[in-house]
Amino acid sequence: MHWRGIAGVADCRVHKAVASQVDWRAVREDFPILRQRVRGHDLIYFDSAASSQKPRAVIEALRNFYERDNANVHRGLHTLSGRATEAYEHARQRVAEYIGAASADEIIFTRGTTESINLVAQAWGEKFLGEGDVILLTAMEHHSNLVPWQLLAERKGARLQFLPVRDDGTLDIEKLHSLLTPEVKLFAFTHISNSLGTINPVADLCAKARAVGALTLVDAAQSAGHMPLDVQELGCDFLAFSGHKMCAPTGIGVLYGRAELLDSTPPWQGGGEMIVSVTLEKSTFKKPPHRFEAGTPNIAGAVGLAAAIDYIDAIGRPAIFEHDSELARYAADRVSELPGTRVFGPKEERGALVGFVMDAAHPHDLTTFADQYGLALRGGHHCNQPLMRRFNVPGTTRASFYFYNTTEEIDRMVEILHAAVQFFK
Ligand code: C6P
Repeated sequence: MHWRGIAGVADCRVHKAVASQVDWRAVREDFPILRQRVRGHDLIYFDSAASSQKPRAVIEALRNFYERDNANVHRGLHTLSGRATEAYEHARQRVAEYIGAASADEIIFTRGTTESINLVAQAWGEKFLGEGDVILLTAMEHHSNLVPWQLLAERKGARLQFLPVRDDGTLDIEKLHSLLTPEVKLFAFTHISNSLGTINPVADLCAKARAVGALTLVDAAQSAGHMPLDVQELGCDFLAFSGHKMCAPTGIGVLYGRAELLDSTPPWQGGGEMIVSVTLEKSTFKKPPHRFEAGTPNIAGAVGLAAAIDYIDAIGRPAIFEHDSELARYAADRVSELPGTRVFGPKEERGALVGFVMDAAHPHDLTTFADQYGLALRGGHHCNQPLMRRFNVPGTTRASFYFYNTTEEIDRMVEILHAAVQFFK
């Protein structure tokens, strides 16, 4: 079975049989947190786009690490330090395999997507961007893929340009032709919108950028845990994601960078672990990725991320993608039946979430109401203020799914939303 990123989404239909071969009920049992009751009701956790829950395999991997192997990495010559180093570097190798990187040296551990993007903006951007250069973004970016570029543009005298979003929540790709001018040095865009669920055609966007000599950065925060990704097939230059949205602990994330680019990029933070030699006046630095990992890293986080990757791959990403997008489609259909409701994002193909507004109540009131029934939704601007403005709403209510969720839970959500319509009338 071969996957081609989102050019690859169409291929997902070919693998219809895949999700039906997984025992999703048994998979759900791996998540102890889901067994609880909240405010007297069975917990329904529909906030995985904000942070996913963790399977026992990941929790156990963390416990084992701290009970057996814990020590600092790359420093001590003792046994535990050797084991911790091995586990940390094994995690790097595992991430490289997971996203199809050519080498583990192209994988930098960070705190998450936000830090990964800031690293590119501060290290690569500081050296390679100048006055009059353009950073092309889209109008659906999370603040994490907007604010770092605003700060950089201000420092360097560069300009930001934006690919617009159409009413149906897809990118206005026809406009790319006029936006991708020779001044564009970087095109940075999200793979899946965390508010609309739109899945962007990454391979196509990267190819178009490459044709004018622009580099690409893909924000894979909402895709890395949900679908197969292969950075070489996508043809991107940088790719960022967070462990905590894909079954791993908080505080661990990844920046993938093409080797040649990382080699020419200077460090962004200075300190221990990233140097070759230091005098009082001057230092020399290690090669990537260690050049970009100053100080003691999140070793246990990396171990947890490797365990999460093993867990996800044991289920299979084609099956997860099929399952999650089926849930999202079903939810979008069911929610749009509710009176006075507007559902955002594309109708056909969408990532594992549905965002909507209801005439009945403000998203914050709706989310608070849902919580009374043990239903965890998210209400607000989802760190997408410009996108909310584009759609003329103060915020949305969002239900986001992962492979441990069920259609029965969506039916229950719809009942609760019906009750909300009555309550707020
Ligand atoms: N979106 C959501 O509820 P961090 O916080 O660094 O792990 O991820 C930031 C980020 C970047 N890009 C996208 C597309 C995202 O969705 C997120 C995180 C969360 O939608 C918190 S606002």
